[in-house]
Amino acid sequence: MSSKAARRARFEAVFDIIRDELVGHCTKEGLPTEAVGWYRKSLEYNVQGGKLNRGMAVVDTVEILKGRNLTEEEYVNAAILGWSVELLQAYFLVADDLMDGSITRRGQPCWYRSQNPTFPPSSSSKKYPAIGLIAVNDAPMLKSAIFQLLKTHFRRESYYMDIVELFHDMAYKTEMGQLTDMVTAPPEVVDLARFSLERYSVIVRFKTAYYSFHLPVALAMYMCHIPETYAVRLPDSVEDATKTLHPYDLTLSILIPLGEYFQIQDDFLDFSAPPAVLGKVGTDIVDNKCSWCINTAMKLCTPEQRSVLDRNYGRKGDIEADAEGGEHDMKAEGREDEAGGLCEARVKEVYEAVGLRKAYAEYEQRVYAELNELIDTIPEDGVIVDEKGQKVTEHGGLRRQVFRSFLEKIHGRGK
Ligand code: DMA
Ligand code: MG
Ligand code: MG
Ligand code: MG
Repeated sequence: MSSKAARRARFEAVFDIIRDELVGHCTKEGLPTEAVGWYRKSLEYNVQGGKLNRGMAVVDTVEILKGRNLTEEEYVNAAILGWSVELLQAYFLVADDLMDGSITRRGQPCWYRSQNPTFPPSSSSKKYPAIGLIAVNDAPMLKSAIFQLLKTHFRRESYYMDIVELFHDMAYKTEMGQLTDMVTAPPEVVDLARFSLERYSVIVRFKTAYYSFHLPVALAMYMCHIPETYAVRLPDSVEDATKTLHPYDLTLSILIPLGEYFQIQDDFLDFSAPPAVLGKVGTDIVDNKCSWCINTAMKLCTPEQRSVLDRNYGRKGDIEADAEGGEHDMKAEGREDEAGGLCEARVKEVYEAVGLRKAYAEYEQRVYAELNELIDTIPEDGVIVDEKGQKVTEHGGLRRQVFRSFLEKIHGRGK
């Protein structure tokens, strides 16, 4: 097994611990077996199967900050925080797929479209009913699981309140982002004039960057006992009277632009990646989303192409899924209107004609260089000092490597 695969397998093994703990808690509360079984299925279906970038980033960052291998206990604690980020992600995805009317996620039907695990099919239909709107309750149960885990494993730690508040704060920010995403793209009211790259930047910072990038690193920092009063010492060569940086501000200043890059990748892949590779069928064009693609195409297009976009963007149509798991009926409800599939195809034609692929390749090259430059402004050793300016020796520092490893993980991704 490669070391990358071994790292993943070790992290995945901790999922079994948290699932059994959460399910066991429901049993102890006296819930009936159907409810316990349902929750177990929801945890397995929604939390597993992702790329695990966010969750494993907690473990990686704790290792870099400590500058050594972790003890078994430290590893499990870091992995529990990592799985808590994955639980938050699962919560957002279940709700996001409902709101976006998506069809597949991680190569399988979205949870709300998947088969209800509990009730057998009636003799006439022979089909299991779908989970449907019960997902509205399943989603927040994935989020509440985080606070149950934190209580069990971290209540006695000095940083307990810091991480509880961090989860609340990051979740709230993401919800603000999802709201802004939805109100910028109301179905039925297609008006491309509402879109702009400025509005786009607000949406992606809130809906993606905070919880996907700042959250895992900040959790690792709290776990390594870096309080907000500490600072990162700048090298003598830097002309700054204070000679220090606030460590949590430093992570935000780099990870928010990194998160923006990640969401631009997500938007570009929504248009360009084969669903079988991506594990989901893109819905941004049909959903009237203020995505990087439409904003960029509007900047590059001729007036004639613009009118094609105005007439065809955000029109509902039929989407046939060709992602994995094709045996399921993946035709989205309410999208049988024949014109719709054509509308989406017209928009994609304009994207190709204006050279969106080339624009993306150029963007990616430029942003990669800019992010590397930004990371280079951090002191190589990232020495952390306390209020008196004394070096704090129990951790290896907030080094460039924390950010570099994140950038390398997402750079050039195809899924
Ligand atoms: C992702 O937005 C944001 C959250 C908080 C899930 P999205 O709708 O672009 O995500 P996806 O492309 O995965 O549906
Ligand atoms: Mg979505
Ligand atoms: Mg969405
Ligand atoms: Mg997307």
